[in-house]
Amino acid sequence: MENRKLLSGNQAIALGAYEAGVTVGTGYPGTPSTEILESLTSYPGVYTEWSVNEKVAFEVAMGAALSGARTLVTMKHVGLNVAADPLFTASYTGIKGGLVIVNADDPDMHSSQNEQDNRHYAYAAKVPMLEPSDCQEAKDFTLFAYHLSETYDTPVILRTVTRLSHSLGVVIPLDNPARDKKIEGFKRDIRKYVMIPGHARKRHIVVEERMRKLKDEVNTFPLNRIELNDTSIGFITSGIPYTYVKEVFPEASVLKIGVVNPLPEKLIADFCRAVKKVYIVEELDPFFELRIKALGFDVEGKKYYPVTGELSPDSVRKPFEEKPGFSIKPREKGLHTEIPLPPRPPSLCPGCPHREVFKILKKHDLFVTGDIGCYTLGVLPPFTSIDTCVEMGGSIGHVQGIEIATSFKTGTGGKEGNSNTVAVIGDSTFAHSGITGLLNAGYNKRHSLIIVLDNSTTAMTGMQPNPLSGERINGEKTSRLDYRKLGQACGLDDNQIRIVNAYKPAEIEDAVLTLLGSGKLSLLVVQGLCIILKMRRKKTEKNDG
Ligand SMILES: Cc1ncc(C[n+]2csc(CCOP(=O)(O)OP(=O)(O)O)c2C)c(N)n1
Repeated sequence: MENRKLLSGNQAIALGAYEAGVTVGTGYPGTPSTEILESLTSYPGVYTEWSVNEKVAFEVAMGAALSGARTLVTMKHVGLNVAADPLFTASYTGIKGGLVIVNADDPDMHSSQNEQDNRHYAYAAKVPMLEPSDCQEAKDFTLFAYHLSETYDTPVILRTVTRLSHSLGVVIPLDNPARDKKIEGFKRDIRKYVMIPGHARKRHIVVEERMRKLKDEVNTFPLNRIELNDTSIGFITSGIPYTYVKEVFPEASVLKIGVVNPLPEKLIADFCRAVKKVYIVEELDPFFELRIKALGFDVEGKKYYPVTGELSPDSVRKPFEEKPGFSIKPREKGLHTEIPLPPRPPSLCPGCPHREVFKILKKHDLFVTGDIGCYTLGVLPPFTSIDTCVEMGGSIGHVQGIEIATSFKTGTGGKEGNSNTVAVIGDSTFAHSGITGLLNAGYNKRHSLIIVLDNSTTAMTGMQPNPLSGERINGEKTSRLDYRKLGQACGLDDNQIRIVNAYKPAEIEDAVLTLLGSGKLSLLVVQGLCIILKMRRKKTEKNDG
C-alpha cells in the first residue's frame, strides 16, 4: 500500500525509464510530452537535456545508445516529423543500449497544429510501437520497451496521447530497480553503423528478418491479450479507447492490443473467429481496421467512429444505443459525462512584452508570416496580425517564398525585396529550426525582414530553457546564442541587425520601418522577458530572501 504513487502518465513513463536503468534522456518540449523529461531530471544518476530540436535530441540519444547507455528521447507527435530522418535509418543500424522514443499524439488538437496519427510512423520506419492504456501500463510498457529494444536491437516507440499523458493514476514502483547496466562505450562496427548503400542493403534485410520474427513472437507478448466474455460482440482496441470500451461494454469480449506494430495477427485471427461480430475502436485513422480487413476479416470501425477528434465513453456507446440483436447492452451513462465547460479561448497575456510589436505590425498593415509559440496568438483580436502559421521555423521560409513570388509579380524576377511582409518567430522556435531559414535567406540573397520575439524562454510549453535563455534544463548556467555574430555569419551586414527592448515601442517601430525600407535582408530581435517567468522569478526571490 505505502508503495503506491499517484502519477501522471508522463511521470509514470519517467519512472519506468528510471527503473529500466536509463542514464541519458533527451527531448524537445511539446505538449503533451513535456513533463516526461522534466520528471526524469529529478532522478539521480540520469543526464538530461533539452536539445535544440527533436532531430538533435534523437541523434544525441542514439549516440549514447550506440555507446551502450539506455536512453529515452521524448517529443510530441509533430516532433517525430522533425526526427523522422534519423529514426528511419536508426531502424537499420540498430542500437546497443535500449533506445526508446516517447511519441505523444494529440487527438482533438488540444495544443497542436494538426492531428496526425503517428502509428503510421512505426509501420513506415519498421520499428515496434507500444501503446499503454493507463498510468501503471505507461510505466510497465516503458520497462518492457527497453527489454524489446535490446532483445531485438531496435529503437522502440512508446505512443501516448494527451488523455494518458495528463491523467493521474495509481502506479506501483519497483522496490529495487536494477540500475546496473554497464556502459561499454562506443565500439567501431562500420557495417552496422555506417549506412552507405552497400552496408544499408544488408541491414535492410536484417530489419525485415527482425520484423518477421517479432510478428510471430508478438502474439505471445503479455501486452496483447484476449479478454473473452460474451461472444456475440467483441472489440479490438488499444490505448485510451480500451478504457472507454471496458467502461461502456464491461461484458463484451475484447482484444486489447498493446503492441501496435507489428500487429499480433494470430491473436487477431483467433479473436475474430471466436466472436460473432467484431468492431474496431480506435482514435484517428483506421490503422487497425485496414490491416485487419486485409487479413480477410469482416470487421467494422470507421463506419461508426470519426477519423477526427477524440473518442469518449459516450461516442463509443452512441452507435450501439439503438442497435438490436446483441445479447449485451451498453452500460447506462454515468453521472460524470457531458459536463458543460465554459469556453476558454486563449489570448496573449495582458502583460506580454511582445504586444507592442503586434500593434506596430497592424498599424502599418504588414503581412506577417508567423510561427508556433505564444506569439501565434497575435492572429486573434485585437492584433489580428499573423497571416501564416504552419510548423516550427516555417515563418522564415514562407517570407522568402512570398518575396520571390511577389518580385515576379512586380517584374524584378527575384532580385528585389518585398516591403510589406515580415516574418515573426519566437526565440525557442528560432533556435529549433529558424536558424537554417536565416542561413538560406543569406545564402540566396533574399531581402526580407525577420523579427525574433525573444522572451528568453519556451513559454508556450511551460517555460523550458533554450539556447537563448542562458541556462540548461537543471538550472545550470550556460552560453547564450549571440544574434549579432549569427546574423553576420549568415551573410547579413552588421547594420541590418538590430536588437531592441520590447518596452520601447518607438525604437521597435523605427527599426521595423528602417530595416524594411532598406530592402536588405535584416534581423530584428525584440527582447523582453516573459511576464510569467518574470513574476515567477520575483516570487522565488521573495521566498528566498
Ligand atoms: C516540431 C514541434 N515541436 C514542438 C512543438 C511544441 N511547441 C509549440 S510552440 C513551441 C515553442 C515556443 O517557444 P518560443 O518560440 O520561444 O515562443 P514563446 O511561446 O516563448 O513565445 C513549442 C516547443 C511544436 N509545435 N512542433
